[in-house]
Amino acid sequence: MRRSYLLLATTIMLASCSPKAAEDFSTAGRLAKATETGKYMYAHQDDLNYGHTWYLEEGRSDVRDVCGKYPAIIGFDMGRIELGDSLSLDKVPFDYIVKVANSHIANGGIVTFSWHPRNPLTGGDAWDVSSTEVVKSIIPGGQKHEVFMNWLKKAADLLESVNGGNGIIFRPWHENYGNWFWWGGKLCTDEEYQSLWDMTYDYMVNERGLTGLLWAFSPNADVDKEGYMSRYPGDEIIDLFGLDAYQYGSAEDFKALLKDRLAYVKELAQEHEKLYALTETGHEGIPEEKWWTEVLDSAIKDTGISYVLTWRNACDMPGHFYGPFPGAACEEDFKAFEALDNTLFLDDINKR
Ligand code: BMA
Repeated sequence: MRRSYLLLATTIMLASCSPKAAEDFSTAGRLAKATETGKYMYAHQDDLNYGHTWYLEEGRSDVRDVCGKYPAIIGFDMGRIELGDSLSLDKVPFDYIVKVANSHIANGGIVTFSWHPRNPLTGGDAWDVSSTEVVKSIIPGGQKHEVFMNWLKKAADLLESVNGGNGIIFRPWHENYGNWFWWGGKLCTDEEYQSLWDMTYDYMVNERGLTGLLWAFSPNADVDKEGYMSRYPGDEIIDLFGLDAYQYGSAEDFKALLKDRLAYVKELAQEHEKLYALTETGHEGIPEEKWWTEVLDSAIKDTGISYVLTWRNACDMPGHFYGPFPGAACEEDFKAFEALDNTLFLDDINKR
């Protein structure tokens, strides 16, 4: 989707001065407004699918169980849709994903989709980095091109079944400077990576007519400003500049990393007139009791990001959680995080 966010921001400013002007309630409009007003939306991966101790309980959410509100944005993953499977790679039925994603949108929420597809050349998973020929094999002229076009068709069918694909933040080919996915930094050339994006965009938008998708570019944090742009798919494709950055060491180091990286992501997004966000983050198992207010909010509150997404609370891996849940050490602090003026949850973004 092509648009100028500067224009959007101006429209929002004018709208707030004039009682007659209608507010832009689109996904892009609301994300831009968050940035304009110095607030950010809270997003949680798989929030409605399962939580720390439960699986597929309709309407349940670890986030709501803790603070009484749903996240503004819910993240979903499409891994295994390409095989025509009924269950995602994290064992969620795709028909359930479609149902809860549509209901979150109907409630005024926003959804984002990532994709960890299998390795189309070796038959391994997204983390199979045994070959540097995978991307080359699926772009036009490659031996697996037809196979992969069929994978794209299944992915497009899924996106289309969620609000017709409209207003969905689609975030394929993420963490592209790391070497842990088959489309990663050392696994394909810059040209091959860009062809992968061109092919994905061309199919989804031009062939399938999914013109309402918002396209997010979300590199991992191991790059500087110049490195970040070295595989940028282009202004014609991208709507949102993202960053995937996790805490592995001390809180101080992590805060410094976020401040440094988000400063240049902001500069780049402004130069290119795009939205920007912290598209994945977290500290596995959240060891710090005040992680939400003293680490996360403290690092991102002045960056202008439109949203922050923390990764999933797996129900079958007790230590693998990045969000709150009842009984977690960080529970009280998450309530304080929700109560901050600058954090936006579903109830804060769904009012027209
Ligand atoms: C990773 C882990 C895995 C999961 C994958 C895709 O970060 O959470 O357990 O399968 O994401 O969601």
